[in-house]
Amino acid sequence: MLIQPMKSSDVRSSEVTPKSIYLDRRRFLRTAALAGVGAAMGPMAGAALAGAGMKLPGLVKSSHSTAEEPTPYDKVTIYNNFYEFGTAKGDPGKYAGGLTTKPWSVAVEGEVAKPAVYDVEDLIRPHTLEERIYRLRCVETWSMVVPWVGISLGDLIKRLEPTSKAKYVAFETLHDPEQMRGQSYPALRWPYDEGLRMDEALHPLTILAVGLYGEEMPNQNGAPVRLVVPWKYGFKCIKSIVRMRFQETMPETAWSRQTPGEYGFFANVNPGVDHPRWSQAKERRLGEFLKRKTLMFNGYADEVAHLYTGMDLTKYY
Ligand SMILES: Nc1nc2c(c(=O)[nH]1)N[C@H]1C(S)=C(S)[C@@H](COP(=O)(O)O)O[C@H]1N2
Ligand SMILES: [Mo]
Repeated sequence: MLIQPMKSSDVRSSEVTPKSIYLDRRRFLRTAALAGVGAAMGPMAGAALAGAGMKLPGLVKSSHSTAEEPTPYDKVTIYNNFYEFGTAKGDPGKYAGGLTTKPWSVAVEGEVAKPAVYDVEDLIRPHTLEERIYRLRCVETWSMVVPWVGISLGDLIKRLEPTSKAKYVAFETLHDPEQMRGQSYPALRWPYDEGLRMDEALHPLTILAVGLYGEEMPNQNGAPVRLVVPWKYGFKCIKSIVRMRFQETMPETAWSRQTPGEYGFFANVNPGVDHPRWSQAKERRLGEFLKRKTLMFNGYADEVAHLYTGMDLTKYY
């Protein structure tokens, strides 16, 4: 995949394919491949993933969705944090397109009865694809409302049968500097990693997302599979996951390893606990002018506050 900057003289003009045509071709190939799979599997095929930009069929609306107005698709897909493709908000939209997301494997390991390297399709397909309209609040104080498409992470975890020693789940993003140009720079320690306590991972609000706006996940938003934990700051929502490890100890995570005084393991949205360098009391919804008040647990307090009873949230930030 061509992601390194190349001199135009390196490429003969006959080899240059405009991006739109290239994407259409890729879309066609995926559709064709899936048509074959679908025919073989017949109506038993459940939540099979479609092609890039393809509609995901059979979505069920979720009762967990917010009634707020979704942030326009254009904003959700051009203003991103995905440091594997660069640190500017526009970089992922520019450079993630070439990432190969099919086939895609996810290694499941550690304290679990069914460890294996799974094709992502096999992990997702047995589950119902739901549309979950969630707020996402970035620690940098912008926010958006996104109609995610995903499955319950808890349902998947139960199917994988963690052992009684599994107290946490650790996640890792793909590490492939050839495809992820930002990994040539030490912006973070690669691969990006994240983690959840088991009760957080099993919470019904926590999903593995495979799409947004009814379509397969755009690469810049974390294709083919990313975490969405709506009551936590956006950096917990690790993208392009290749590994899930069940373990007894609290995992290290990319941002708290990098700057432990600024980012903690829990990272619950909390307007009362400021970042050392800025206030977390307000946020700007992408596309809006006036700031809004940030809500405790990003507005999901009724559902999740009980997970943290008795914990000092200024200490466990
Ligand atoms: N692998 C990986 N996952 C990541 C990030 C990243 O840099 N790399 N950025 C995080 C941050 S800080 C945010 S706010 C969200 C942004 O998700 P979005 O681009 O879909 O809005 O992704 C999170 N997941
Ligand atoms: Mo973020």
